[in-house]
Amino acid sequence: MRIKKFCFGTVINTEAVVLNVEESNKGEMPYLKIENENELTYELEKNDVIYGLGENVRGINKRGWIYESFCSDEFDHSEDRKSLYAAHNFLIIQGRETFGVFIDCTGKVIFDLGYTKKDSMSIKIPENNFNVYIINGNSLKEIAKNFRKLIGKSYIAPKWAFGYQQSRWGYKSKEDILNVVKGFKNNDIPIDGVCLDIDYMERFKDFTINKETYDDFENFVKDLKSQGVRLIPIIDAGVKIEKGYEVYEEGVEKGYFCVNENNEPFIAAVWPGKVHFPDFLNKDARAWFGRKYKYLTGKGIEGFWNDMNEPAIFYTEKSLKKALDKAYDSKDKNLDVYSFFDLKDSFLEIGNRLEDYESFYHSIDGKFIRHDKVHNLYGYNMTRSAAEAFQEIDSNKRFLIFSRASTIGAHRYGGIWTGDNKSWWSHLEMNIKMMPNLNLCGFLYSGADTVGFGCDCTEDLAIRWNEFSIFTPLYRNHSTKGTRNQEPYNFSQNTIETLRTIIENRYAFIPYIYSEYMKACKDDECYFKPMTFEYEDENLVEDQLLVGDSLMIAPVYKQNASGRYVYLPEEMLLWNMASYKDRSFKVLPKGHHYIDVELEATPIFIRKNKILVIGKHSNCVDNLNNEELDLIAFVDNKACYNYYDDDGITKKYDNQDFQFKISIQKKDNNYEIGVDALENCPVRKLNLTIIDNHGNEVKKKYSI
Ligand code: MIG
Repeated sequence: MRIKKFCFGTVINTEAVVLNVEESNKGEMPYLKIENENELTYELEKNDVIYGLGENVRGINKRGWIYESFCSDEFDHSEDRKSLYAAHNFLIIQGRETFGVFIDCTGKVIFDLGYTKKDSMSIKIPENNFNVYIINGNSLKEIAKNFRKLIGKSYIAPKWAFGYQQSRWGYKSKEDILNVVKGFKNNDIPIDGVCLDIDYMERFKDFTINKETYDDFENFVKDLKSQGVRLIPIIDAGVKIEKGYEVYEEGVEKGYFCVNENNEPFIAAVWPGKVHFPDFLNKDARAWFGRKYKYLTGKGIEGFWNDMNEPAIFYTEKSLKKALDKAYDSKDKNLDVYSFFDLKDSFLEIGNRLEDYESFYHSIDGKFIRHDKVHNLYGYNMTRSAAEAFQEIDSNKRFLIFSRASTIGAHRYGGIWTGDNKSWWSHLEMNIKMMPNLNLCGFLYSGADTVGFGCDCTEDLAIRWNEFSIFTPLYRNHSTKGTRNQEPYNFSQNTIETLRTIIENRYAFIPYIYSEYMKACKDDECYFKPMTFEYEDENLVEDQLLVGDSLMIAPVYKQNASGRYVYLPEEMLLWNMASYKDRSFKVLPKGHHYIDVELEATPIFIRKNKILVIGKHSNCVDNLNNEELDLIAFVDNKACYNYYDDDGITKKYDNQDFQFKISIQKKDNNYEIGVDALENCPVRKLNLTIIDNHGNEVKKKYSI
């Protein structure tokens, strides 16, 4: 393994790393120059590229901006943001020298990647305590893989979580949820899950259900499940302070909440009003909070999303007082520009203040540690709390869990969604470019709020965004109160039809998506990759992605565009797919092309000597019948595919029954097919469409 470790100060064990790497002498650190004991610098050459940093704004190449790893409740994902909800401290520098860097630490890290000086990179760790890992490999892919070996296997979601999920902050009651499900069923649109946002709870208390709006919750869960729809409730980090509320009472009694400098439970305010924060860094508290999920799993729930775990703070008593004092002071005054902005800012800056993060403490292995120093571990350990509890509840069952805040390490316990984006074309573009960087950091089960969380969407944005989300493992449409309804059935009739077809396409692609996702998890590979990970070519662009081993995609993310430019580093087979049922293919030579892409079409490129496997859609994942699969192969001489499938529910990831290998070899004017499958393979029939580089098509059937 080509990984070197260098230690600075003493680091609280983040458990981000699972391999035991021996410490090397700092004097021997390759590539990076150590300055002032807490800064690493590197001179960039003109063409050096920097990949990584997972969840962040801007492009795949992170060069040319300054990023800060400090998990932030940030609803404004515009170009000038330095930090979103996550702290993903892994980079790959490619160019004169190509290597990976991982900063393993608990607090803030500042990545100045050619911002202050366009040709130099600086990584600063203000806390001084950190471990640096330098990761080598013979290619970008190998560096990425070595890094993943260092941090351990990615979380594996249940197969049903590859179905479409509908969400909206604003569904208030059982009736609202039933109407959503009806909207899908009446319009014949496949769906697997509906997310419950904070309103399902009783006064925003975790692990409670509002009995007035959700009577007989258990049977409700059961009924929906029998229709193939799972409910996915939200859990928030803040525990409401309320006499008699079990989670609150127990937490106080056992000392499981974060405390202030006087050793009293720290008070912040979020949705429920005043709350305490469970001390997820204390392993007893973590186990205690995790066990609370049983309240919901006991009612048949199999999936959750964890929110506000940066942790987000609306206000504290102190910050509110400060703002109010300012307001009282301003009363009857004639405010000039500065005093007016001062007043305004005192309210704008009332939440998520560093000062508040500096005023509470965790108990880690018996030691009190101030929150800001370990800030980035909080969301990670909330996810871990849930995952460890699931393991206890049923060690062989996969639960769905995705979180808002995360740090590398959390990738072993759950997936993430990328938070409060907007219904903007630029945010669709950001979603596309963020996916490969999330994969590099180990977060494979991830996705953005499809169609955008904030702001009103347009019909064409809804269509284009869903076309991209066909490929993201987490495919969830989510939006906030007060915005235009963006459930697929809430548009005009022809848009409903288009969206139905797109979602059907997703379900038909699950055999490929799931196979590629599972192999990526098992083999420490990326599911989404930048083009440069497979091709060396100066013309490669960032807005085309590799999805699994066989496909390249080129999403349209500009309004009113009826096509787009693509660059092909080699000959590929284009399928400008409207419906997965309509097949027409075109061989495109290497080079620049302009392709027409109707609003209803998703361009898909099958790489040379690669095979795409698809099935048929159904109303939900549990009802997919993949006994018969269609294989579309673009064969120059020989194409192979290793198909992975499993039961999707248990953790038996190695049952060979579900898997098969196929090879298609060109021989004179025919093809030789080799299939390697066990007798019990549930796949019985393969319908092959084989296309050569002249566009000649041959169809063959194969029985297993
Ligand atoms: O700041 O639970 O990112 O998905 O709908 C709002 C309400 C709190 C933030 C999440 C969003 C969710 C919302 N939450």
